[in-house]
Amino acid sequence: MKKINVGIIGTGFIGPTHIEAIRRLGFVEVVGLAETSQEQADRKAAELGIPKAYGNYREMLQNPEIQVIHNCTPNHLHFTINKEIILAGKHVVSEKPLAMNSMESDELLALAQKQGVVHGVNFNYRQHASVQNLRAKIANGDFGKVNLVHGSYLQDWLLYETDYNWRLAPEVGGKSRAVADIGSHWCDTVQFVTGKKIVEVFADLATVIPVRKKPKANVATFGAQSTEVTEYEDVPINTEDYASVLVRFEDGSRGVFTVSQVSAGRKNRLSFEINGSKSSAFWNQEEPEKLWMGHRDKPNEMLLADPALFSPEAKHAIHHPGGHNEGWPDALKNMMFNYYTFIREGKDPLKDKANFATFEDGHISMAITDAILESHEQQKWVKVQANQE
Ligand code: SOE
Repeated sequence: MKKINVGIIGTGFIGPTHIEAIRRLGFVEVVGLAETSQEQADRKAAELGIPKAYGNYREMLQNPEIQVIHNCTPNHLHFTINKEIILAGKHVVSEKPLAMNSMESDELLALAQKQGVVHGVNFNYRQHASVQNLRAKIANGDFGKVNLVHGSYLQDWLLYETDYNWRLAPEVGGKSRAVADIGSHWCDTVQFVTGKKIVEVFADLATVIPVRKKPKANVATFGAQSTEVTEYEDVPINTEDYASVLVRFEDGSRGVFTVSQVSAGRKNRLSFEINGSKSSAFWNQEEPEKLWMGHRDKPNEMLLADPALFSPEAKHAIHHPGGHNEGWPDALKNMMFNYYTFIREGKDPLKDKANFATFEDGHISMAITDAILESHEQQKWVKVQANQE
């Protein structure tokens, strides 16, 4: 069978992780990559073993052999490039946030639907095996009615004033930083798990480090600061390091979450607790194999991921016997497997249900981010305007 051919735009932190996940599928081939210059593209293509290198992504969009393009560029390029990918007639996988605001993401969703392309957004945390299992258990009523959802997404890679990355600059990363970058994952994951949409928010945002020392050389996401960096310039920071947000779900149930990129010791800790009318559950991305389940009238339980103990609806997401741990790269691989299987099976994005996050989810996420920013500015509850039915 002929493989599905793919091109990747952008090879910073996330692009190579897409490539690795795709390569594990077997029926998809990464045939090209595009970077900001021919020299950079050649270097990355050699490093990653990819046959075609493009110094201009528009040339790659014209390659008729490529069916799918991944947009792994910095945030400010997502809207324009996603649009061009769709107009070139290619299926698209975009990194989050889908665009810079919900007007743009609305336009992208409409365009993708009009052109009939398969559209995906890399909300990878919903693809963890234990998250899929928890969703199935909640849907089966094991926890009763979900009343409360609370948690946080904490990182420490921007803790010091000398930590710098393109995500801090609003013109590149967007008006919101911590909320759009990691709050978006938290909201997507809990909406997926509970099956309920967030419809209203009340937010408090803060920039803990208002002036940073920007190294004169480029620093990658999660890039440790080289001890050789001696030259810095002072830059004022206008994007949030921290946010706490009260949320209301569509059925009136309540939630709250905190995001921070300045929490020492927390590397990539997306966690949430669900309190239902029968039982509770807690999951933490840094220990993804564990699902805690809390009860009032019997001892609490810790379920270690094991296909033999999973709900039938979630077995597809776990690939090894218990104790053979699966984590972040495996969740990403699940996302890619589901997306490419949809294409391989010739499914229709307008009619068939996708088991991965689509541009619709990306748009909902942008609408939540917009509402959070507005709520913080106006210090009041704001409705999420995603034109949801
Ligand atoms: C940086 O905060 C980042 O790489 C996010 O952009 C990703 O979406 C998240 O998965 C890990 O952290």
